[in-house]
Amino acid sequence: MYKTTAKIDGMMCSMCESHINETIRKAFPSAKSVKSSHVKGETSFVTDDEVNIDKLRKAIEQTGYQFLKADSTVYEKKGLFGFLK
Ligand SMILES: [Cu+2]
Repeated sequence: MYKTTAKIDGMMCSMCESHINETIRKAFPSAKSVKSSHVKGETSFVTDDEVNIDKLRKAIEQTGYQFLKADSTVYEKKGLFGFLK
């Protein structure tokens, strides 16, 4: 599993957060734990496969918000050794 965190500029309220969450779910239908914060200016989600950052950038830019950067790292559930999908 991969955890992706993207920095986004332009979110002002919880409506913006929902808008970004919807955008993520649409672009990456397998995305889980989708969370956005306008305070932190970031969104994060978990996927089974590595995320195409370019696809993520395009999806976010199409909403009118500004994509700043994103990281996708291998995600392991804490405290669960030998976690099976
Ligand atoms: Cu808003």
